[in-house]
Amino acid sequence: MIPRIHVIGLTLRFPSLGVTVRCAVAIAVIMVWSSLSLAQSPEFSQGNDAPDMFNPAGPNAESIQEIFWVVIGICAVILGLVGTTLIWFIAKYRERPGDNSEPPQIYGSRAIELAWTLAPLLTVTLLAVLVIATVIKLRADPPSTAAHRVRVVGHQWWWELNYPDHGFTTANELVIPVSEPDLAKPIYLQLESADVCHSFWVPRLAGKTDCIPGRTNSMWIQAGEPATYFGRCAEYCGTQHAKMLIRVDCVSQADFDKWVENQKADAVSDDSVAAGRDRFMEMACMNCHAIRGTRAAGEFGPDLTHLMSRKTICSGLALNDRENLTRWISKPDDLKKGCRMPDMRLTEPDVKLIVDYLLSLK
Ligand code: HEC
Ligand SMILES: [Cu+2]
Repeated sequence: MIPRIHVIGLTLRFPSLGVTVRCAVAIAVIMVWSSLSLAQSPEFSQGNDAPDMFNPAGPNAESIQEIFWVVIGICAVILGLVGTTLIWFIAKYRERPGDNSEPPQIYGSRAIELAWTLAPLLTVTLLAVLVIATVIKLRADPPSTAAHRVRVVGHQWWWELNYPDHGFTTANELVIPVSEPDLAKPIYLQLESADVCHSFWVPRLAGKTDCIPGRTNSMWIQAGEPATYFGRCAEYCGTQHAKMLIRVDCVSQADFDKWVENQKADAVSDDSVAAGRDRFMEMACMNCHAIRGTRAAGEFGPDLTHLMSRKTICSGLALNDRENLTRWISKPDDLKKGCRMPDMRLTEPDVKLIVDYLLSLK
């Protein structure tokens, strides 16, 4: 049983234990508490490992990693110098019994004034030059003709991914081809928002870039190793901000081409699930979701044309299987409280028919 806690400013009171903790201790308790409760939540065990920030897999992330260690190194040297001098001086010039003499009073020493003006100035200038050089390098276009474009639109709380060169739209799982040693295949991302500010962040591939309403930002990513790279929204965007995950699936060129061909096709029309399709089209589902090749052309929610080509639903929250689709459609709030998809109060048979239909959208 987890005991009740009263939080009063930075003081925590555990009434059942009769214990009160303050400030720093309280902050530590809150941090451990929240990480434990996150770890316990079943939704966070769906392969969404915390994004790894110290294991870059693309040129942008590598530049960021390099500058990170350079800055940490410079700061560590400063910390070491200041810290040891401080401790040394405290020990050497501490008050000794019987010694009431005043230490030497130094005014207007040019050498000291110059030293403590120039040393920080040079340090800050050095850091600024290094950081600005990295920013310029990150902004420069990658040297390649084999580039792909993807328009990324942040929504509360999912990602719309539009491949303009191929004319299709998908959601939450960005599929990209792997770069080869002699042929870089960068992906240009055009970042937009449909509502509030979001931020696109896949730490193993690149830094954060904001998605701002009414503005288009851009960045590029590139991965040299076929793998799934996890990311998340890095700008607080409302209640379910923490459940706005990104997956970048980097696959071989052949798999990518196959995937593109499948995405370009209209949705399969399978008559064995016609009853479910009819229910979908009769209800508000079609006003919010698009299924190419049918009347459904809504743009408010994720495109479902090839729903089953995605491994997860609701931006990485749950595995894309019958059980979770049933749970989601029956009561969206159960999976993602406050989400923008309404509870349609469907009957159980209707849910089953619709899920059968959704499962056919390969
Ligand atoms: C008011 C608009 C709206 C209506 C009506 C609506 N949805 Fe949704 N739907 C959404 C939004 C928004 C999301 C994204 C939720 C999220 O991840 O935060 C979503 C997500 C989904 C997903 C998960 C897609 C993915 O790739 O993550 C499925 C499946 C789905 N809806 C099916 C349905 C069905 C079936 C109906 C009708 C019974 C329906 N929706 C009605 C807005 C709507
Ligand atoms: Cu967001």
